[in-house]
Amino acid sequence: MEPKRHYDAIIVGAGFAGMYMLHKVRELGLSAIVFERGTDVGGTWYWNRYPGARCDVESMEYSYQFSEQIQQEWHWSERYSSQPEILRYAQHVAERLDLHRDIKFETTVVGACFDEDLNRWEVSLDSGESVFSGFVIMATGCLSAANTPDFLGLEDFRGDTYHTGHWPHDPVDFRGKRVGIIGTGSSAIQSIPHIAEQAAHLIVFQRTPNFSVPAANRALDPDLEREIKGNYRSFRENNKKMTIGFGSKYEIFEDSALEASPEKLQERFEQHWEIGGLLFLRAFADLGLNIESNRLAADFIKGKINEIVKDPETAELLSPNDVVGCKRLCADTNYFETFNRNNVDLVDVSSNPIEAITTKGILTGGKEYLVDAIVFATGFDAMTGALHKIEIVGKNGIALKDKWSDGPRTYLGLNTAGFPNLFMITGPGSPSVLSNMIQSIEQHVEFIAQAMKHMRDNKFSTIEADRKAEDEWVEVVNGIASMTLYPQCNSWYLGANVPGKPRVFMPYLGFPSYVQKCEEVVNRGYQGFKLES
Ligand code: NA7
Repeated sequence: MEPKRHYDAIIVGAGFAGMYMLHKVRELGLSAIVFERGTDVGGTWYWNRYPGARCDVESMEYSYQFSEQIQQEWHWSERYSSQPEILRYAQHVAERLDLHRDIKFETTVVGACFDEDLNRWEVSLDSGESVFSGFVIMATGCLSAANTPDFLGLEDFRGDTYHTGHWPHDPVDFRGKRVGIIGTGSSAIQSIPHIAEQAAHLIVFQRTPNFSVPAANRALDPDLEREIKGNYRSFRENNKKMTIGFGSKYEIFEDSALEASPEKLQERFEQHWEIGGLLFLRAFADLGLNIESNRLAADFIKGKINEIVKDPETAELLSPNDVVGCKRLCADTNYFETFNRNNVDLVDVSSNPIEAITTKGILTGGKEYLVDAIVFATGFDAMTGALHKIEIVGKNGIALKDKWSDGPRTYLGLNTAGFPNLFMITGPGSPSVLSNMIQSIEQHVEFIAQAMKHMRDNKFSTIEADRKAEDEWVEVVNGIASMTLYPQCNSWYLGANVPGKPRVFMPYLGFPSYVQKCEEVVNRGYQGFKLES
C-alpha cells in the first residue's frame, strides 16, 4: 500500500494501542494510516518472542473490552496467555476490524515536525518520504525500545547474539550449545527455564537478583470462563475500580502486615504465593507503602528461595535485598528450580561488572566464560525510549528530547505542552504499566477520539496541554509515587536501568482516580488543554 500525501491522523505503531486507535478514527469518518516497523500487528507481543514469554495479567482481563462480540467469541487456553496466543488474538482482532488495509508495515517513522503556519504535522519515514496530517498519535508502546548496554567488544563476538525484546521469528535452536544470558529481570526469569532445558549449558550473569513468585499458570478453567463471559461487562467494571485496574475476583485485604500474628502472616503469604504472580502483593494492604511490612513479604519470598534452591550459596545469590514490588514483581514457572540443574551456573556480576565481550565469551572478574551464544535480557529504555527514537519537533522548533532532557513532562500522559495535536497513548504520567495495559489503552484511545470529535464539532484546529496544568500534573504523579515504596530502587519505572537517563518516576499510580480525573477534564470543557481554532 502506498501512503497518500495527507491524512487526518497518522498513528505510529500497530500494537494494541495503534490498532484500536485506527478503528476509532475510522468510526469518526476521518482518514488515517498506521506506520509500523514490524511485518504484522501485535507490538510488544510481536517483538518479544523469546521462549517462555507470557503476560503477567490474566487472560480474561488482558484483552479488549470495547466489543462484546470479540470478547465473547475469543477463547483463551490458559490462565496467563503465552506470547504466541496473544499475537494470534491481535491478528484475529485486526482481521475482524479489517485493519490491515490502513497499516503500512515495515515502515519506521523517523521524524515528526509541527508546522505552525499550517497547523499540521510532517511525518518523515525511513524511506525518505514525508506524509502530512492534522494529528499524530504515538502508539509506540512503553516497552518497545530494547536496551543493550554498550559492552566493550560486543561487535567482536563470533557467536550468535539475541535480545529478548527483539527475538527472531524463526525458532532458535540452542541444542548442544553453551549459552550465556545477561540479566535477571522478567524476560530472563521467563526464558531461563526454557533455555536451560534445551542448551547444553546455560550461564546466567546476574547483576541484581529479582523477586519472583510462581505464576501458577494452568489451563483456563472452563467454568470460570463461562462465569466471566456470562457478565463480562460487570467483571470489567469491577476491575476498573481496582487501583491497578485488575484482579477484582480475588479477595481484597485492608489490614497491615504489621498487625498480623506470625501465624496469620504465614497463612496469608502462603495463600498469595499459591494465587501467584503480581497478586502476591495484595496479601496485605500496605506492602507497597510501608517498608517494615514490605520486609516481611521479602523475608517470606527469600524463605521460599532457600527452600527451592538446593545449593545454599546459589540461594543466597538469588535472594534480593531490595524492596518487593518496587521493581515489577516477576511471575515465573520453575525459575528458582532451574538453578538446581547441573547444566546451569549463576555468575554474580554485581561486584565484578561485565568487563567485556570477547570473541568467544563474556569476561568478568578476570575470568572469561566461553559461550556459543549470548542472550541479552537487558530490558528496555522504557516509556520514553520509543518516542525519543523519533525526532519530534514541536512549536518554536523545540525538540521533545530537549524539552524532556530532565525527564518526561506531560499532562495526563496524553500530550505535552508545545506539541499541539500530538497525542501519546499510555504516555509517561498515565497509569500505563501500573495497570492492565489493554484497559488503559482503550481508555486513552477513547479519550483521544472523543477530543478529536469535540474539536471537529466545535471547529477547533489544535489542542495542546496548558503548561501550568502540565506542571501541576507532573507534581501530582510524583507526589503519589513518593507516598509509596516505588522510588526506592533502581527500576525501569524510574529510568534507572539506562545509564544517563534522568531519574523520574514515570507512571501514574491509580487507575480509578486517573479515569475520574480524565472525566472531570472532559466535563469541564477539556480543562488544562488549550483549544484553538
Ligand atoms: P528488566 O526488568 O529491566 O531487566 C533487565 C535485566 O538486565 C536486569 O536484571 C538488569 O540488572 C540487567 N542488566 C541491564 N544492564 C546490565 C549490565 N550492563 N550488566 C549486567 N546486567 C544488566 O527488563 P525485562 O525485559 O526483564 O523486563 C521488563 C518488563 O517487561 C518487565 O518488568 C515486565 O513488565 C515485562 P539490574 O537489575 O539493572 O542490576
